[in-house]
Amino acid sequence: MHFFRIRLVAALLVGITLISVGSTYFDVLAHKHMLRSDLARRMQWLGAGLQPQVEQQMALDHPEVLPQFLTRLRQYPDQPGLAVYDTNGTILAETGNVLALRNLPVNFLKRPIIEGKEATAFVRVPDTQATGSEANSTGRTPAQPGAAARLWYEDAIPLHNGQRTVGALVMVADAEYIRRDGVDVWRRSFFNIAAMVVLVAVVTLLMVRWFLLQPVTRAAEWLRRLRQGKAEVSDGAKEFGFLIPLANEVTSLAEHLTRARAAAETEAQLRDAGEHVWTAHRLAVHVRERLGNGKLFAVSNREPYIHVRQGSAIECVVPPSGLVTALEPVLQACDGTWIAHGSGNEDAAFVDAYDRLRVPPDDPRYTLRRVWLSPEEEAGYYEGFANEGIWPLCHIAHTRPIFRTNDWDYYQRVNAKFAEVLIEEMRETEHPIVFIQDYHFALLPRLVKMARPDARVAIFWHIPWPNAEAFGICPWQAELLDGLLGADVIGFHIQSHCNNFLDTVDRVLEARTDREHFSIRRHGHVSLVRPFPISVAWDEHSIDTPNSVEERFNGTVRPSSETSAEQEQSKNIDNTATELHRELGIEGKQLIVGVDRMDYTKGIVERLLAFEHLLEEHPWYIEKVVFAQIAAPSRTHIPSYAALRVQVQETVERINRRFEKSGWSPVILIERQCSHEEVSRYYRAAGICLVTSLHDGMNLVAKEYLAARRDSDGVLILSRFTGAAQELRDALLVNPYDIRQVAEAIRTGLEMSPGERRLRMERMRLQVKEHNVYRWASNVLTDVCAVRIEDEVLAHGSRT
Ligand code: ADQ
Repeated sequence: MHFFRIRLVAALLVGITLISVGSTYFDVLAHKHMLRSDLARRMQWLGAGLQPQVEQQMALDHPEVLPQFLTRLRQYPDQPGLAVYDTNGTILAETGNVLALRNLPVNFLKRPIIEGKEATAFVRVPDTQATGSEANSTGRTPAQPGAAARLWYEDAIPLHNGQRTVGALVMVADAEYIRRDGVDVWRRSFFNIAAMVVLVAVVTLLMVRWFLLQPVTRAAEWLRRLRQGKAEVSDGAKEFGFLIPLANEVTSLAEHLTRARAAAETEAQLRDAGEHVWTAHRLAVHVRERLGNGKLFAVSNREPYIHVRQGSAIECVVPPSGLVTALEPVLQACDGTWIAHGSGNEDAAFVDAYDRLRVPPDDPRYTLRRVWLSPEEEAGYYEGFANEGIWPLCHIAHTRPIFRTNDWDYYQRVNAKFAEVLIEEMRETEHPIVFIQDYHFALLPRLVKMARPDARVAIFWHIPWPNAEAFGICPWQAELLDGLLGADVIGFHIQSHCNNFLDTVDRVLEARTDREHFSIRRHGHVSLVRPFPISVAWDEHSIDTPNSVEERFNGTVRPSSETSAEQEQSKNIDNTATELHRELGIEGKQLIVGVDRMDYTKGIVERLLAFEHLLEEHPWYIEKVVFAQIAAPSRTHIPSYAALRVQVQETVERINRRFEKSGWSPVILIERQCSHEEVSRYYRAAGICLVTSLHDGMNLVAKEYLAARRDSDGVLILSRFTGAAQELRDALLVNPYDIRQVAEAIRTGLEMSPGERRLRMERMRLQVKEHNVYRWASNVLTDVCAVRIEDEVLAHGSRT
């Protein structure tokens, strides 16, 4: 650092000196030029005045009066010396500096005498010459280096008599003052330069110290503490002061390192405990190994990054979706391609000529290929066939499915469009792996397989599969089933959905179903049908000490049952809970939370009625509990969804009107999409989470609530009609249609002892931790990678 400062100061001194000297040099040149021009102008003016008078005197032909005449003209000693020469260069008369005038070079007089033109020159003449030493052949002794010399200005004007040149009038003026002025300017500048160099050096050093060295030292100190695990990544930005762009890069690097370190620690912990918990890291390694040289292509309707305009800014939004959490590490690990509908209003501005972009935007690892849909296609395929047709068809929630021929046409068209894009993307890839998501693409597996029999194709159906009778309502059930059977692996959340699927195929198609191996053979192609219960990411930093649950379960609980890390976590959660309670104005009250898309399958109205029943039957809870329902607007153009929204709002208003007291409303309805962090705050602050879906493939909210409760507190009330109910047996399981039963479950939850809450919560957390979303992705991809593609298919496989 010391050496840096010395070098900086030296560079500053040299730099500023060079600049100042250069600028002074040009100042002096300009000043001299100005003085010389001024002198020349004055001499010209004088010459113009004298010339006619001298010519007149010479015309009189009395040479003896010429010297007196000149002496008279030169009235003051500081006026220029004057001399008159004849055409032979002989001096006729002179006055002023005699020696300077006599020693004019011969050539100088040629111009006025022979050419008849004025001659001027600045010359440096040695003082010796001016005081009478010998002149050389040119008439002048050159100024010796180091010898005293003086600057003169010489001006020779031709003298005429009529047309004839009769001689020359020479004027010499002392111009030494011009040189002296230049030297004065240099002397003055020297002090200015010296003062400026010192000042700039001092100011620069201070600025470097305050604005550069201090932030750099602080940032270095932060990085050191971060390396030692004593600082937070989020503290970093403020240490960098004005070096914000650098701060962003370093912070993101630090985040990566922190995550990598946490992942490594987690892996080590898990290995040490002999556990097999899946992490993003482990999933990435596993998938890379399975894929070998293969490449992964994921297809979904919803894209993982959406570019949208917010006011004047464009933002890249990650939709809150379990799918992104699960698939992103896989795609990043193998540099795959994700094909999805480009639904953002600024999406088109961010793709290349092939509609592709690399994501994540700040650390590109895989390709997102956007597919464009017209408003008609979106309305027919997405809102119409998928959400008004298949969605209610697959959920037993008593909303009638609507099947329109027009929507079916669009559904086929959009599936074909995605197939075309997918096939184009796979053109250069040998044996691609294709992972298709959800009920929007039932026809896609067959279309892909027809074009690329060498591709291994999996589809995951995120919603329930109803029984065969219910599915039979769909006029195009055979086409949908045939489309799905193009896949090598068909995944559902739970076994009963797989069973229903096999029943439906049995009933509708010519195919051989094998219930022992859960496979279906049709036209020589085999599809495996498997349950893959989806889950949530497990925050690796929150992983419990591995043996905590089993120990407690077996009665070998550590005495006070909390380590200092756990106590710290509980304290943080307490703080978040208190803060949120304060923000909502419900300090001291019990909070119950529901988090859903505003969808009729989620049982929001039924849950409100159950809460109302609780207040009715157990009035001592009035003013003691608050129910907050977070409902993200969803599919708002569909009439049944718009009607549900009105019904939910009216029910909330009615309950609030009925029970509210000053300063207390029983229900808070938050109708918006919240960030993941916001939702997590509610989970951590709520003593009860209510999940009362009328029918749900899995339900991630239930699992998110468990993952968020690092303090191992809280009660989950869960509909038995969710896929999650198969795994989470320690939740309070309810029939959401039974309002009284749900109300009783809320009461049980509110009155449950802390010990029982903790025991249930820990068992459920262990289940979610061990069956997290990374395990889900790994299971699906392991199965699809293991599919054998017949040799003859590979040999004769057609390619478009
Ligand atoms: P969904 O029907 O969307 O999913 P769910 O599994 O509950 O239902 O997931 C909803 C997700 O949206 C959760 O991650 C939740 O946090 C989030 N969410 C809900 N409301 C929100 C809000 N207001 N703000 C922010 N985020 C909100 C379908 C099936 C499910 C299946 C999933 C995954 O219907 O049964 O579990 O796919 O396969």
